[in-house]
Amino acid sequence: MKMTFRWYGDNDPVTLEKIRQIPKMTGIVSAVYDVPAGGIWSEESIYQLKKKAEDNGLEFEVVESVPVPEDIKLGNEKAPQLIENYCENVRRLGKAGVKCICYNFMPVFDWLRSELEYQHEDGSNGLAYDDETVLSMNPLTSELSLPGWDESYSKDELKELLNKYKDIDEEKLWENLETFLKAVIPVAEESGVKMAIHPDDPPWGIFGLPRIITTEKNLERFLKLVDSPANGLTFCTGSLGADVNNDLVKMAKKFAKRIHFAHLRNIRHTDEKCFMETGHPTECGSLDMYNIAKSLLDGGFDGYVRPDHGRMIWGETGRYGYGLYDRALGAMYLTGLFEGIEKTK
Ligand code: DNO
Repeated sequence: MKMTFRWYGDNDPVTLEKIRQIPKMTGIVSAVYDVPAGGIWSEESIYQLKKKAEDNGLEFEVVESVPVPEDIKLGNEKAPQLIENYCENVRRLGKAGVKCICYNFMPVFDWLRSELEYQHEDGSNGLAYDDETVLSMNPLTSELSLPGWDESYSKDELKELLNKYKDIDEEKLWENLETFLKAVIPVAEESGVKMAIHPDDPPWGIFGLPRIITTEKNLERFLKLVDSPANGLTFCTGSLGADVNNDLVKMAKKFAKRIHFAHLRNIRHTDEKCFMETGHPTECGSLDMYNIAKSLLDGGFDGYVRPDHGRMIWGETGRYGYGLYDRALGAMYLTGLFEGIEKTK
């Protein structure tokens, strides 16, 4: 297991100098942020990222994300060229020493929350999700400002985009995902890269858009689309765990060998489709972090781990979910958890 930390580049208030001081931190998880989805990343930008990490004693082996453009998910006439561009990014990243690429296949919206600063009793605040609140929002009219939403869309563009998804149901999305994988996975194999799809967050359809990377059954179907070690998963406990029917301890063990990247964080269910993000330890939320980590190791997991969304504590402000303090605490908790499990095996 290698502990890593997400870094948003030079504009990230959490600097590499700070990240490197977290004990046992091996590397950063980052991306080239100034190329729109579908574009090809310059080798220069990739090597610059690598150099910055290495100058701080950190590796750059994990990319999150190479975003999949909507035209690929829609499977339209632009898709073939964009898939080719995607493959070129995989080749370039592999050449630069990247070993794992995290991406997602969620139409239009990435992760969604209804509240960004939910106040906890201890004075910290964090992200929260309430399905009713989200369902009552109209993305076209309400002033939605949700963390995973590409705010670069104008209202008209968003309307047009949502309209394009009218004919895309779950089965069509599966087909388009399969086309994508059949082209990308062979290139990943050649390039020494493991692809790791991120589950949908939350793992159910929203605003009438299909979401398919959601349950044990669907993860199984996904892995069979291209049965190669290069076609793997990002096991995001906070995302999959939002569905109370997902048995994460079981899934972690079952899929361990195909899990290349684990986002380990805890959430507390407050109702069936409602949850708040909490501190990482088991006791802080509803997920059994100890047994999830144990299942991963028992199943043969040997990938990258990163702490995930942190709360804002000690008065920190910054990028929602991605401050320094609570994520650093999360990293230390997880490092201790893994050490304990490994040593008592
Ligand atoms: C949220 C993240 C996601 C993730 C993408 C992967 O904090 O886990 O935005 O990076 O879904 O493509």
